[in-house]
Amino acid sequence: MRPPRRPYLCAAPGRAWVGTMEWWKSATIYQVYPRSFADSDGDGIGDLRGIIDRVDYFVTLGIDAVWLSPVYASPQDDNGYDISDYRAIEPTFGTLDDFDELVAVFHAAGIRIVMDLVVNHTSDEHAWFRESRSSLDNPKRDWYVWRPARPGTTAGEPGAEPNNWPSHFFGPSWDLDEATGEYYLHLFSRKQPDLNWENDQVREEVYSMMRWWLDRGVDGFRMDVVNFLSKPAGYPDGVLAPGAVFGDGFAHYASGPRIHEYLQEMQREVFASREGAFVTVGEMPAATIEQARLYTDPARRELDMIFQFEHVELDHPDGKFEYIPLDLVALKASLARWQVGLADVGWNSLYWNNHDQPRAVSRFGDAAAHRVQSAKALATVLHLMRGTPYVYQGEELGMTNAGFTAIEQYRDIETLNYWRGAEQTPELLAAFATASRDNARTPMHWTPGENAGFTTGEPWIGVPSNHVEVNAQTELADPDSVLHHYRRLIALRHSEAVIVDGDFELLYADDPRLFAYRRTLGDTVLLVVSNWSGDELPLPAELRHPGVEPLIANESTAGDGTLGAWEARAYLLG
Ligand code: TEU
Repeated sequence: MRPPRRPYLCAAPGRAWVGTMEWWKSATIYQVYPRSFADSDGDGIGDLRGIIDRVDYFVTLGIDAVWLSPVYASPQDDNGYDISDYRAIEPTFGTLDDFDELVAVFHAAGIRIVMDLVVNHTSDEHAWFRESRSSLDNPKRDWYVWRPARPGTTAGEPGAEPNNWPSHFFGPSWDLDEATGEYYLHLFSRKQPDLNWENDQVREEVYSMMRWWLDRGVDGFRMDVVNFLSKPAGYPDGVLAPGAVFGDGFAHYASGPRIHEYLQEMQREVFASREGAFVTVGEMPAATIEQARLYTDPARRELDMIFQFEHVELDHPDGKFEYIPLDLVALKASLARWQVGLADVGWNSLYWNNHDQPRAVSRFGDAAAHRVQSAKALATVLHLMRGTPYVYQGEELGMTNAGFTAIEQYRDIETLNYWRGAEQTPELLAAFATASRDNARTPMHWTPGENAGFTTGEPWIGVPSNHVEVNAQTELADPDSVLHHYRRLIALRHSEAVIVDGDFELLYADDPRLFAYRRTLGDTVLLVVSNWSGDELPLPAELRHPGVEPLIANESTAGDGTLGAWEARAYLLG
């Protein structure tokens, strides 16, 4: 017997929200990268009005919440992850009035709004940093991380940086400020100075800013590199691998000494006394399962879930731009470990894609020969696991990597910085075509028409030519499209308790092509089988269920006992 269907939260126009405080357990969250989503005014850059205009699209998809990548005032050195005013909207994106309207329109449609919170660093153009850098005794000096040159060196000479941590965007993570003769820390670009979370006023100011956005009606935060907030006193050097120029900074600043204290304080200061049901998700490069259990244990009152990186790092163990073929056995093992590791405590987030990752269908699927089928298979496998699935704009269309062939086509600071410091070879350009963040940042494909219907102007970054085939208009009209497959998966999470709560068990862990797992809730069993290859794959006898109509499936091209290329099926049994 199946357990009764629970009244999970469902986003539907005009419908009151039902469900528990933990609405996000049965929710699917859609990430909008505003710059590339929809341009309403023809300047070639997406904006808030463009998002408001598309509210019906989200309703059709059935998603529960939208996470907006940063829309705050910003010089856009890192496309908005460099914020110069936390209480203002970037004029290119619109105004605070537009933002308030967006919240109202989406709430009326039953869709929550999640803001990006970038508080490991600000822009160097933020007023706080301008003050901080102005003199050694400025009251805000201590709001950022300032250190003199390494003892025994002269400021400005190579190796004089206070420690050997590298920046994520290449080069040292310290820059010398000539005016005061000290270095400031920037784990990302030199225009993204790290805030000093040791300073009480910094933390108070951040919490106050968060309350200000919650007062405007937002429903939670996705917190950028939030496990980097606490750095150890003394800023020690990282261990140097043989032949390396920079040390391992991660070992010191990922999940640093006071991080749990900060997150618990944030929970108390921002959310504890507030009516409502919010979501918090912390982006955490390098986080382990053991750490995730601490961060997401409800009893500890820190975060609802984290974005972990293990499964999106398996295919480039030797460096950001050095991809190797996917090892499905390793991918399955990793995902299964997280499923099981957070089964009794905490919660998983589920994602293939975001604005920092290449497109999933190009990376894990087969965009050339089986684009539609493999995009649906990836979606099926991810969305039927336990956790909160995230859909990154265009993923639901099966959008592919950008296909850029020249450096002039790239905009991403990470890619361009790397290019400047490297040997500029055709091989490196090919590596960018596989791995650059810009693969995910090309404009959303709305129509088969000019610029994919994204803008009437000149888009800020190129539009892949396959928008003629891969676009929302065409896919909305086709019941067999990738888009409608996502819509069905999103709806199933609202109706089937086993998808939300069922236990997870990986099957045939060592099979290099079969990704199969079982979810169990009481007497209900959900069986997911999928073929991660372009060849037919005979199913083990115990996984065959002839005569049972799948709960969801992509195109069936082989008999019942065989999975066709990239075929995926889910059966509800029991
Ligand atoms: O990313 C953090 C991060 O560590 C990586 O995912 C990063 O994008 C890079 O690829 C490392 O090689 C977050 C944001 O998601 C990203 O867009 C920002 O650039 C970064 O923080 C800084 O705010």
